[in-house]
Amino acid sequence: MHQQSPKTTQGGTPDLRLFFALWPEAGTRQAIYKASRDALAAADGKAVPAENLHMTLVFIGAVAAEAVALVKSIAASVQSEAFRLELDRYGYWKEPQVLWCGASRICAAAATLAAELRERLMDAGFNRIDSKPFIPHVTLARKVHRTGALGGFGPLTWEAKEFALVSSVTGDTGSAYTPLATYALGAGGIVK
Ligand code: 3AM
Repeated sequence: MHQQSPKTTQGGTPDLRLFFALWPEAGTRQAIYKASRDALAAADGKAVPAENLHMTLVFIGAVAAEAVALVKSIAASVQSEAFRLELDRYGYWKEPQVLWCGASRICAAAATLAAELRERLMDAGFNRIDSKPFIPHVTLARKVHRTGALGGFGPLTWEAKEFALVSSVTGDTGSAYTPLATYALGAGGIVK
């Protein structure tokens, strides 16, 4: 068991709140942000800052500082091809109050990558991993109670060539995300 409560124990190192994500390159990130401008303007809620846009693969939760090396070695052991995501739709989840964009077409490579990471983490004893099914999405805004009419998104192509282990720190003004390590996808080029 590698997880503890996310508190600082006296004299100890605080746990980290971690997740794996596809982290877009600057160009893709800006393109997602620009493409969502009208939908963000028509919705209420709080837009996710461009620098925070990402696609979560697996939310791990609190990890003891001394277990981070194990998480990194698990990430490094996963083999996946690079792949192409076609972001072409909006979605809105009423319960978490989230407006997002994603792909209408299932991307098997992304789903396999998420499943492999999850499985290896579980095998290593990280057993409090978020169990929600993987729905590839990029959260665009939170605390959204109403959206405008949501047509198609983009479409916009995201060539995913790497994934990242990201640390999340929740502050008064939102979450700050710091990629701790990135892992290249695919030696054989992009797969669709
Ligand atoms: O990638 P999205 O925006 O869908 O909501 C958090 C964000 O999701 C989610 O993990 C992503 C990176 O922070 N998240 C935060 N806490 C979570 C938890 N306890 C969580 N997902 C599942 N369980």
